[in-house]
Amino acid sequence: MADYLRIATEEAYAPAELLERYAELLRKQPGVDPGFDSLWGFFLGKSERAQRLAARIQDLGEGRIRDMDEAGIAKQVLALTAPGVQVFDAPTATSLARSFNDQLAEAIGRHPERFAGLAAIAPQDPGGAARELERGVRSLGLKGAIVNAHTHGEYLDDQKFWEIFEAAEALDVPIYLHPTTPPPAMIGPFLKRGLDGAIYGFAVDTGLHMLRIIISGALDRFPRLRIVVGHLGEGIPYWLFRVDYMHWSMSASGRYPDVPRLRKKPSEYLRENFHVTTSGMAWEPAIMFAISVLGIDCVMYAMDYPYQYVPDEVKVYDSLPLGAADLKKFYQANAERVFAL
Ligand code: 1DF
Ligand code: MN
Repeated sequence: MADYLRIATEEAYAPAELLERYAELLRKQPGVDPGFDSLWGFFLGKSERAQRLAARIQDLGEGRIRDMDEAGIAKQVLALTAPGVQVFDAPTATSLARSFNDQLAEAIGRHPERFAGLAAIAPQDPGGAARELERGVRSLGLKGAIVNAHTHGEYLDDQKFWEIFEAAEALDVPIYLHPTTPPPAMIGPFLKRGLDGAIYGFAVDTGLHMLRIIISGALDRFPRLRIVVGHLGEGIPYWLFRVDYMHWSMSASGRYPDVPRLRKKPSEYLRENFHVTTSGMAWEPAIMFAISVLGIDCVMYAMDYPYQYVPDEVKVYDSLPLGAADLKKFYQANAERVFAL
């Protein structure tokens, strides 16, 4: 018997009401957000993959637990699926976040050994989002916030969102920065060859988002902020050497008015403020690379259920070339620490 529990840390759910609202958005404003149309036009469609997905993603009970048992997963950290409530207007998004968080807390209350969860927030109203995060953590027992990428094309490095960072830091909880499709201003060249979604566009947009946060100086202002990203860091660990070099070069030259001097190198913020999960990346070379760059304390397991439900994928992780103590950190102890489970 292994002496660890497998905790999966980027696991999606969607209440029926969210899917209905997505269907309504697809009908009422097609073309406004081509990424949303591409993603949810597919997952609310008639294909077999879409139908299976729609059933699984709504289930916060026995069906999900059966799948977890099948795959050897002890606990899921649940989060509202992408793009969450971030595609709606501010009042709608704020009230949906509140109601979904209440429902999520109830589902966790029914299965506290199997589920933990993150609070959905609506960055469209930054003050309201900060307050909802606080309510989610203090009153509902949620473990941090999920932010599903940009909000109407705006990124968290914009100071108008920093109340959210301030709240997360004060509450000592992480923000999970999860991808979605690139915004209208970026997505054009991705669409023709189907590269806008989880295959690549997600990582391009979220990697950009990570770098914007780092380079903005937000982490000098909030040095204890913890940000979790999936997909082994959305490509950024692989780029770090060049990012450090070029950041030094551009910030020393004063070439960009909105690139401040930072206290540290970009790579240091990545190591000190970020944790990465393996969602959808059951691939030993990439996992070992991420561990070698970030350290074993900053890399943890995620499946990306139900989007990438591969029941025997844990075999790949179980046989990573890690000692027993490190494997336990990877599967269990890091998640327990980062999310205070
Ligand atoms: C997909 C993948 C969709 C992920 C997701 O949310 C998602 C997909 C709509 O396969 O299209 O969260 N993912 O995290 O990789
Ligand atoms: Mn995901």
